[in-house]
Amino acid sequence: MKIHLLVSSFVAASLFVGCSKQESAPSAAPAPASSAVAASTSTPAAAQAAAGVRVITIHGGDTMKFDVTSIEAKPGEEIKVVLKNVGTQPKEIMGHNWVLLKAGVDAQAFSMAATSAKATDYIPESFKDQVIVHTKLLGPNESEEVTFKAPSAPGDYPFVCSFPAHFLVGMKGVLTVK
Ligand SMILES: [Cu+2]
Repeated sequence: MKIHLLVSSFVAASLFVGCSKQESAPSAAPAPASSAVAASTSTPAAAQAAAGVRVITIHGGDTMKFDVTSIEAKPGEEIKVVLKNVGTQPKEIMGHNWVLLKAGVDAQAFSMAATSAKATDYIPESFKDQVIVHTKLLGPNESEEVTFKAPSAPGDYPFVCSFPAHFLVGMKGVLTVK
């Protein structure tokens, strides 16, 4: 996944810089790991320019928080959310997902129901039709991207990590369509 991101960011960057590509290639090649991280964080703007899809990268880790807690979107805007689990704890005790709920859904009730939905990756069957989009549950160093269209109706759409208790600790946010 990381390689895919790097490749797509490189491709996007190449498109972006056009004929100065040859300058960027040698400097990118010997990059150490830390630069690779920097390169992947530069993906959103580049990818947006290349594909017309806005990329929002959200990190979650052992502190049980998302580093992005509010997202604004235009009605029907195409968005790609990339969730990265940057924690170190095993998935069984500290997994993370990203679940976008319909407007008006009680996110706390959803999260309570999710607690007993381990078999379905903490997406409770009873709330399935209240979910707009979600990632799978990620262990440490895993990432997943989901692409979706923002709802057409303006409003506040809650998002949560539905791993048990993470909502209560504050692993949540809001996507606002306006
Ligand atoms: Cu979580």
